[in-house]
Amino acid sequence: MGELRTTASTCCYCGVGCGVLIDSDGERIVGVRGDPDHPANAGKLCSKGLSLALTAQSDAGRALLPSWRPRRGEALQPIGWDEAYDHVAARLAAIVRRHGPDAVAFYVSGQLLTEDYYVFNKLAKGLVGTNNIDTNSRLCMSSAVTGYKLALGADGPPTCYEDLDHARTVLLAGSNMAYAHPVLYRRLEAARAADPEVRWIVVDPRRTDTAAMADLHLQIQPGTDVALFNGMLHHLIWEGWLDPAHIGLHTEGFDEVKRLVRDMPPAAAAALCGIREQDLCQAAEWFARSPASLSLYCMGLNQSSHGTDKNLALINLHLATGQIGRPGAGPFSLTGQPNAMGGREVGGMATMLAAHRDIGNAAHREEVAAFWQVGDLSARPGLTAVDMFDALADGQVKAVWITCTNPVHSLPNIEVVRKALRQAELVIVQEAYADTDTVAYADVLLPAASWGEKEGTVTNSERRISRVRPAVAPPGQARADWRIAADVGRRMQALLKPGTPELFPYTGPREIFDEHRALTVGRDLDIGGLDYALLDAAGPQQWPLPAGQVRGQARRYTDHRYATASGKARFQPTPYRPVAVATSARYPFHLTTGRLRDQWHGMSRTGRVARAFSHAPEPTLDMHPDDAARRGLAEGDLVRVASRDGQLVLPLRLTDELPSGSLFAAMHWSGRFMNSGGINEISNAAVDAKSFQPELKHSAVRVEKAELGWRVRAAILVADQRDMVERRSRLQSLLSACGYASLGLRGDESRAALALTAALAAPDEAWLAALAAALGMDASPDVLEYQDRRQGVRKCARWRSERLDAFLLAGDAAHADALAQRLLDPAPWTGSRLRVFTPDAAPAVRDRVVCQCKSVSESAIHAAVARGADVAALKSTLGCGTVCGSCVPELTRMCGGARLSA
Ligand SMILES: Nc1nc2c(c(=O)[nH]1)N[C@H]1C(S)=C(S)[C@@H](COP(=O)(O)OP(=O)(O)OC[C@H]3O[C@@H](n4cnc5c(=O)[nH]c(N)nc54)[C@H](O)[C@@H]3O)O[C@H]1N2
Ligand SMILES: Nc1nc2c(c(=O)[nH]1)N[C@H]1C(S)=C(S)[C@@H](COP(=O)(O)OP(=O)(O)OC[C@H]3O[C@@H](n4cnc5c(=O)[nH]c(N)nc54)[C@H](O)[C@@H]3O)O[C@H]1N2
Ligand code: SF4
Ligand SMILES: [Mo]
Repeated sequence: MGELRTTASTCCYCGVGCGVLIDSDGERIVGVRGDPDHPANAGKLCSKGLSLALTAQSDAGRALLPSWRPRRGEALQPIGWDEAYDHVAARLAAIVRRHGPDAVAFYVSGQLLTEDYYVFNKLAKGLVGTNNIDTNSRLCMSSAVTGYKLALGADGPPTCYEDLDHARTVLLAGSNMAYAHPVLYRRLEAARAADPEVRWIVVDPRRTDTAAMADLHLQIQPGTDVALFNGMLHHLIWEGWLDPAHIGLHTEGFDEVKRLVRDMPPAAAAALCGIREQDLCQAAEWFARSPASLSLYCMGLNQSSHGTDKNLALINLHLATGQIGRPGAGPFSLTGQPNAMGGREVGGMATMLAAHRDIGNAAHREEVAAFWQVGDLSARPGLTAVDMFDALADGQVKAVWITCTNPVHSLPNIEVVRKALRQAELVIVQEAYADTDTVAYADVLLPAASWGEKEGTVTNSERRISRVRPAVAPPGQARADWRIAADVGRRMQALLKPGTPELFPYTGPREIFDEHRALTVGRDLDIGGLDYALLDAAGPQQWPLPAGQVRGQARRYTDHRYATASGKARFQPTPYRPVAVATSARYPFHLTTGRLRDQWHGMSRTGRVARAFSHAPEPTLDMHPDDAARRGLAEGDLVRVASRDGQLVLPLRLTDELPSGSLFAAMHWSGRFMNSGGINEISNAAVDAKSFQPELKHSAVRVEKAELGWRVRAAILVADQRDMVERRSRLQSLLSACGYASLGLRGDESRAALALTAALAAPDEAWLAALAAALGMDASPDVLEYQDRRQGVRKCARWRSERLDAFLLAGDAAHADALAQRLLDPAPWTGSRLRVFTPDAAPAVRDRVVCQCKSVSESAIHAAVARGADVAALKSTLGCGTVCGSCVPELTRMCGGARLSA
């Protein structure tokens, strides 16, 4: 152990891009705090940022050694780095020689650092000569990119975080900011607290915690945003609430849009959206007549088969009212991942080139080719994410290199992705963790250094570039992503283009950044004046920052000269079109998907932290109580939800947050935590025609009761993360035999348990024996057991030093919640152990934890509210909401303080 030291870096989760201070002892990260000097967060962190130290504290479960699978179906075996590099380079080069460059594809991630991204892009486009490099940002930001480019002439938001303080009307469309961008949400809350006249309009089919705080919630039918925005524009034109000067001087194409929205009067739009006409008109008025209107939008707009049009229809409203280029006004697309923006800057996607250049533009191709000193670049558009995996499945593409993303969980219709990876000749997976759903398909696993261990830069939602710095060395032999790509690149260059100028001479990320910024000079995102030295001396900076300037530009288009050839912004006609897969008699429900407050995507990191499960312990399918009643379904029932593409079983949760006819499921549970691959077993792969972004926010599904009569619940205390990871991998192998199963953590870092919920159609003794063995129930004298084979009932409990330490209830799991609670109670067991099997062993409450930081439960808050507490009183008496503040929206709602009445 060395001396305690602090490293300033950036959170690796969402696009807010909060600055963090990492405390480490030289070997281990021991704490993470918000960086008070970082302009994105001024010291604040949300629940995910605050749990970073816990996710990074152990190398258990990490990918530590390069490894390969000698034959499909066999286990991965460790090999040396040189061997791995040579193998990958030789096989990729052979495939390129045999089938051409387009037989190889790269699938990368908005969670890579800019420098990592840059090298992969150069490897694909500069060396291999293919544009088949796409990223998970295709599932996330591509509709926003297309929208900005079509309307404003260039990618990237015109706005900055300060606009959240200045906006007087805030339109949140398809964004659950309270969960997905919590620190920015705090800032909005503060702005409204300072000025109660500030109005929020939320457009979301669900009454999320964000929507509940709105002054006006437009609870639209999923996928009808374009109708809403067109209807609002119609109303503005009718009322004359436009900015004719802005339209006349700074835009083109208004007349065509005006003609188009003539057919969408508010009454028609409201009917399509399923909202009241007067609410639509109210929203239009607040938006147009406010001194400053800011729209904040995210996946509810982008993840749609007409996501580009949703973006454009919203931008049309800004252009028509001149709500852009001023403090507090503008269309602000929130980025999801920490470096979704950086990936766009380096052009690391199948449809773009470095520094916002276009593949289809010969001059752009020449500029980049000349800079890289490669002969020319391919003019053939690359395969975008969904098409890439389809092309692998049908054998057109032979090899794929997947880095920092988990497509067997996050792409739509994952059965096709599995098929693609089985079909591929070569699957390379570059991952920080050894056991994601995608690693199972790897022929070669390249262990990547992760957050806290790597160096480079990321760009957040407001175009601000921040440094990411290492606090500790990577575990095992893991290496930085840029380095792995460059090392393989050098070998491939020797094989494919010997004697050409070296493409990957880098010894560190600084040189890569310098190369990247040189390519931006003269472009809209010019960062010719920015280098690591300036970032280190003056802190994070926004682009553009051309040479000669010392500070980045906060707001763009303040002179209303846009980035188009004419300098005018372009109104785009956006006719309303329905969702790609309509509901029908056979598939009557709209299913939408999204995020939970405390989990991150496939949970490779947050799934290691017990507290992260306390707010939502199990996967659920959310349904309106009326829909359930009509079908004879009740809370907690297991239901089979099926689309044309697949099916899975989920426990039902009843909530009136959704309108009747709509369903919701969180995206986070994957094959590591469930018996199925998660909700993308059933999502459809329809994509937007302009952005190629899939419609992850809508599928048509049906729901029926799953007849799985034999229920099993088990839980076991885990000593530490290593114990948890080992135990989980044993239990995981038992999940596939179940009709439904989920694994999760309970408790907190002082006492954590791994919990299994499973259901099978009928008792299965062999499976049960395997489960008991996996829990260590067979090996200990401290086990109490009850069995009734005829009924398929088996109950076991185990003690360690007078404390209950594991239980298994099969066939009769009625008081599993009570036992789970007892398990987490540090008090020794007193009295007869036989009481463990009697249902009154402890009060059977299933209590959600609302405040993660202070472990404050729902029942404690309800009790305090019943005694008259408001949010301030809850904070002072129970302590909830006083640390990260992520639960404050929910506390406000529980106190009846929501702006809207339910
Ligand atoms: N806690 C947490 N935060 C995260 C992440 C995470 O995994 N966990 N991931 C990050 C990433 S990569 C991203 S992209 C962002 C996503 O951030 P958000 O987009 O805010 O989050 P989602 O929950 O995916 O979707 C937002 C909302 O869209 C609504 N919606 C669904 N269909 C429609 C529709 O047709 N129209 C409208 N208007 N709304 C609709 C959903 O009901 C949902 O509430 O979050 C980032 N932040
Ligand atoms: N149904 C549905 N599906 C969705 C969405 C939805 O709303 N609904 N949202 C979509 C969106 S917006 C997104 S962004 C995607 C996200 O989907 P994914 O990209 O699959 O999400 P993650 O689980 O974050 O995957 C990142 C992987 O990188 C690994 N990793 C972490 N750090 C490093 C590193 O430094 N280097 C390397 N090489 N690996 C590392 C992590 O362990 C993890 O497995 O999901 C999409 N899928
Ligand atoms: S809001 Fe939370 S997840 Fe996003 S960057 Fe900040 S601390 Fe990280
Ligand atoms: Mo995302």
